[in-house]
Amino acid sequence: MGRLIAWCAALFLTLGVLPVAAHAEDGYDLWLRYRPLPADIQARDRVRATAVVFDVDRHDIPTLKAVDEIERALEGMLGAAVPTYGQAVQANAIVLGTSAEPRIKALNLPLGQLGTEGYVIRSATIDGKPVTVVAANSGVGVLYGSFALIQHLQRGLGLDRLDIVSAPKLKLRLLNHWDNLDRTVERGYAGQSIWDWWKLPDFREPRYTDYARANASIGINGTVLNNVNAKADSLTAPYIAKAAALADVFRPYGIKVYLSARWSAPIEIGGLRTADPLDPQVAAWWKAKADEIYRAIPDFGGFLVKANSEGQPGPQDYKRNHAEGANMLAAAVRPHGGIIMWRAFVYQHENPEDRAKQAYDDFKPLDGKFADNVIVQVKNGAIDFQPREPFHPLFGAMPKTPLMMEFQITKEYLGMATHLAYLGPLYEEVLQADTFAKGKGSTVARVIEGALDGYKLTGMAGVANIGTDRDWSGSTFNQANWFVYGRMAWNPEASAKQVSGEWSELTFGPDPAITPAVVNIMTASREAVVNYMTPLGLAHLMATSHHFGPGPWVKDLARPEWNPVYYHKADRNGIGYDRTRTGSDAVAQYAPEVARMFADVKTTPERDLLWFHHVGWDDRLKSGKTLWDELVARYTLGVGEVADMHRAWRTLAPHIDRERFAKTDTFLSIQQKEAQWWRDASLAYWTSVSGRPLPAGETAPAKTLPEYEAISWPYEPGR
Ligand code: GCW
Repeated sequence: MGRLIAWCAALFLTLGVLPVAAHAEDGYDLWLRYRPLPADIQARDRVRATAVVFDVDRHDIPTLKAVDEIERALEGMLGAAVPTYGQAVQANAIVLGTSAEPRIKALNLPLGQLGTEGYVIRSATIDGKPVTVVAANSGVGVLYGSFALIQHLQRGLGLDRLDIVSAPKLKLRLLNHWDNLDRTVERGYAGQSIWDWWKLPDFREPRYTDYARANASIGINGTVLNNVNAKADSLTAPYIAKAAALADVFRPYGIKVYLSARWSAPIEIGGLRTADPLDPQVAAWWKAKADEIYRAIPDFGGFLVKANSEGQPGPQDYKRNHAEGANMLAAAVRPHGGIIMWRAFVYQHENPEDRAKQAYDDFKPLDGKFADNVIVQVKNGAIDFQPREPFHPLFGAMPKTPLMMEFQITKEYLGMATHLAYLGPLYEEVLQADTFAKGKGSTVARVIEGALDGYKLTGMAGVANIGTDRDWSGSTFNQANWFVYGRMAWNPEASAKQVSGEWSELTFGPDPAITPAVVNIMTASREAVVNYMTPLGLAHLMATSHHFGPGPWVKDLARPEWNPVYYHKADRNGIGYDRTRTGSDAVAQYAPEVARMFADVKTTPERDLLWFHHVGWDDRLKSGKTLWDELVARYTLGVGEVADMHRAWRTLAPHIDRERFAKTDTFLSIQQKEAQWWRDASLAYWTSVSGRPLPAGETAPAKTLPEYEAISWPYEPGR
């Protein structure tokens, strides 16, 4: 115990002599760029740091990964090769250690409350030498702390008087890959799946390690490898071996592997005649399958299940409910410590009920019926990852069932890869929404943290936006959505704006000429998308299948709830979905305080207006304008906001490396064109329905409605 091993590295920073090289950047390095810090920052800090490890266990691989990362970061940021030292602590050392190390213990750091993943970073004195300590209760905690320290340095913040204490508020912080075995990615806009299933398990792409580093650097601790629209093949021996190879790469970074399970796998690959959860043979099949997986992946996390949703099989096919299904699977993974994440994203075309009500109707009666290693995974809103949705009514409504949040990081409904839409404000808006489940202040964040109902299991899932594109996410700014997702999974109370500033500093350098402008662009971006796509609480107006361009006129698809007209209900008199008592009464699914607010057109926030109310075209809004005039104005505003973002980006030309500057610049031009298309096509349609002329000063759409209706995109990505 407490052996101080010679895993030492030193670094001497010479005063401001290192030039900041103008590197070509293609985005591959994400926020882990480790470029030379600007000379003035280097000079100011006069860092003369030595990295030293107190290693309680030579096999503590995450700690060794932390050392690697610190060496790599310091070398990059300070431009000097890092010499290795002997055992003694050097002055200004960076000391990594767990609480088991006596000299860490002697510092009396507040590690008691931090669990296995939290950390402390503190300026301290060891052996009479001033040092920076990164301490935790486990190697993974040390790794997280090391990344935090590195980010601190990358942002140009010095090593003086550090006292940072952090621990995750959620246990499960997961990515969900909607990746198919043929390497297509459902709703993926950044190239193919990064999992090269064909070459696995033998060939492990270096990219898998960088994926793990990136995730660990933002605290993500699990990944579901395959699409929730799952194939049973993922559960066959060859694919289990492939998943095991990935698990081996991720394990040193504290990341567990999970799989989406296809409900009917016992029939498809098990030769059974049924997948009835109450059939003993079915339960035995899943148990044997779980045992087989755990033999290959001892720390396998568990299964994610999409059942009885959008044509997927599930327990209801056998007249069993979701709890009966989930609990059978839970029993199979329980002996191994595994969990089941059961999705609440369900709606049925046979069900004439408002789609927004169906998940609650199915799940609320099952509160308290789920096994304790089941967590129900609920999308942020009741429909489907729209640019804006009010929070899902299940949050706060299931006190006896742990619920985890499902956000989408990939921008299925927000312009896919090319539109700049920072999702931090969307996540924050939902997390900060008050469910009133236990009185005022019962925010969604507190629900999923378990603070409200004492959930033992807590978590957040983000549908990944990662692919084989060189920049991983299809654009530089899409990387920010991966980043902010990680930050909010760690701390659901995090501020979207603050995170955008940090991300900007890590991504473009801690340059005061850059950060405020980037933060402004990011902060405005999501609202701009809402304005030019679905203002005032409208939703699901995207064209068929690809969910990219406008299609508010679509009305002939097989299932009613696939048609935009189902959602907007526009007619000669007005527009919007009446979800009050005179309509579907979806408002009644919320706690009384919230239900009252949404039930009254006067107290409904305007941003959610048409989600809950059918409003007359001539009714007056807060601005004093009629709904019609305001609606048109919002579309125009959205287009203008994109133009503003573009102008602001252009002012950064002298400060940002050429390749990344140019790509974003081009993408913003695309967005400008497409925002205009959204506005014009939507207004052409709304005009035809409302029979009203555009208000004075508004430009007429460039094309006719039939011309917009004729636009089709047969080969769009992400199908
Ligand atoms: O967002 C919608 C998508 C589907 C997706 C589904 C789901 C994986 O359009 O592509 O399927 O939701 O979340 O299950």
